[in-house]
Amino acid sequence: MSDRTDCLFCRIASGEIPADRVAEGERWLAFHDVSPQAPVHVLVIPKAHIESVADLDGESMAVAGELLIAAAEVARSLGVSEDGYRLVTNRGTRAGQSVFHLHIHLLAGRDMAWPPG
Ligand code: DGP
Repeated sequence: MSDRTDCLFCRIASGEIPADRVAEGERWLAFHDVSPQAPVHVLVIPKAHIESVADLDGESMAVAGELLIAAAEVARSLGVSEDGYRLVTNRGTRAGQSVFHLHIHLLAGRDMAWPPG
């Protein structure tokens, strides 16, 4: 599943590189971001390699839904659901994507500005 030896998040998903794990399912993993931009900053990733949201298709549609549901569950489990949170996924370098394995940022615990920078 997480078979890309050159992909950081595949290596985290396989357990080869440690991460501060929050929760996981058969096809997804949630772990704390190493460089948190909010008091709560969790990344939710598919275990299988998908480069970005632009690479989702009919085959990966189910896991895409699971990522959103997982993010909402993690927010509830961390006690930030009522207060509010933001989900972000960056696609491409111009949008700020630095790790080319699909991930949803779950950000919470502070006021969020709009529009985002
Ligand atoms: P993005 O810029 O949207 O591609 O987000 C990548 C995020 O990944 C960024 O917020 C920092 C985080 N990150 C990078 N390397 C590591 C790592 O080795 N471990 C963890 N837990 N997070 C990482």
